[in-house]
Amino acid sequence: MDQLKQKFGEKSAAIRSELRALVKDKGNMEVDSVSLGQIYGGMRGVKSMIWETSSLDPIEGIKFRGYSIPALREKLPKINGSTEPLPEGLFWLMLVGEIPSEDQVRWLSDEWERRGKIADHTFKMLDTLPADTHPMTQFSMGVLSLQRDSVFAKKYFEGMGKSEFWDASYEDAMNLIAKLPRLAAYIYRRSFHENNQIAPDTNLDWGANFAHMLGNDTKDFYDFIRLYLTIHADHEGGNASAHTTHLVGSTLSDAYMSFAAGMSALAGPLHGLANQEVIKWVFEMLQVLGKEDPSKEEITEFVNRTLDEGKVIPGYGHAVLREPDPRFIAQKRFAEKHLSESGIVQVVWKLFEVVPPILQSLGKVKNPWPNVDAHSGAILVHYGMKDFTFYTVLFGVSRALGVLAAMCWSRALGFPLERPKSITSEWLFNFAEKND
Ligand code: HAX
Repeated sequence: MDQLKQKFGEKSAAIRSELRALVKDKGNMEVDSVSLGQIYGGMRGVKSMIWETSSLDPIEGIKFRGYSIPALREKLPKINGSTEPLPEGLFWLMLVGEIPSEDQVRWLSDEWERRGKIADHTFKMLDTLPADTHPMTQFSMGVLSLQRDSVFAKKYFEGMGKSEFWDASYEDAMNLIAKLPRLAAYIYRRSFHENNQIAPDTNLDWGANFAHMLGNDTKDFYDFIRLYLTIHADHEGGNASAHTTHLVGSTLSDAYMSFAAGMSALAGPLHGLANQEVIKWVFEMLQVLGKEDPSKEEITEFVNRTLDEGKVIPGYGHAVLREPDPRFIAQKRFAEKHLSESGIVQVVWKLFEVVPPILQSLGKVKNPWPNVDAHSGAILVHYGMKDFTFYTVLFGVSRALGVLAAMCWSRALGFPLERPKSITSEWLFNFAEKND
């Protein structure tokens, strides 16, 4: 058994017994109540699932096992000349709750390299699709084509018992994560670079190798991709991509099926697709205004016009956060250090000054601040990746780290099929009338 699996097995076994005892002892204790507004309003804030890998505070933002993003940037190991943390280290932290050593991160890099090969049928299947098929569609289909090798599905078919579920899920999580950069880069190169593919470099870590296969071998781009893959990995369990992966996984669908479903949720414009919408909207603005460096007054006018057309400002607002997203700030810090002269980055910074007061003035937007998606596109454009329909795939590769680590926990803790209760509007009207 490998070192990470062994550690995870021991830690999760201990928590499983504690949790079982807690539920047996205090199963009837009320944790929270649900209001009519929450039922009608997308279940905001309803505490109803366990997610071990990260937690989200409206003000402080995301914490991975208690570590904020600035803390991660400082404490996670940096190897191979990187100045940003390696996402391998974050996966280790999310899975077992400990900051790994440099040797442990190196081991995980090698392990993912070893598991990273993709069978030919996946590439052949992708090549049958028109090159302008949305990259997220190609990504989900590519993930599903890998499902043939699911260890969980095979062992379940052979009659595996419940106590082995976590072990098989760990294998699937490790195999799938290892393959995602190759799959994603293949989609990028076939869609936007005439299928001119770049072979993996087995000496590089997971993030740098992904950057290399995308086609930019500069040190800064390696570092940006490492940072990007770290900060997009997890955002507690309630967000749509994580929750979808969790829900589908609760049926004992394997990691491939569950993750592909989660990716369909990520592909919505109110969620992960917002990263493509932001840059598309910024490009539209520059075109309409006829200049690359609009003034704050001109930007204000365009923002108001977007709102008047009944559209949202992409990259702004959040269902939970009530302060600027620390993932936005981390990217801003990176841009300040490496590309502060970039014109498109400066437009994003002007938007950061202009948009919040306008959204605030509407009186209904709960969070006027930028979210993670407001910044990434401008940095990618600077590094030559202008093909913005690909951006959500980058997000998806990162999101795999969180949702698949969480799936290992769900299986290890023996979580049951998720099955909340729905009601009809008629029931709600009657209930409100009776209880008035
Ligand atoms: N621009 C204009 N109006 C906005 C807005 C924005 N950026 N954000 C919220 N609002 C509006 C809502 O549409 C809603 O209006 P109605 O009452 O007329 O329907 C009102 O303000 C209240 O919404 P809220 O409670 O503040 O926000 P929600 O929790 O309902 O929605 C969203 C959160 C992220 C979906 C929302 O802020 C939004 O649509 N933002 C733009 C899209 C976006 O950037 N999505 C990415 C979010 C981060 C993420 O998941 N990344 O993957």
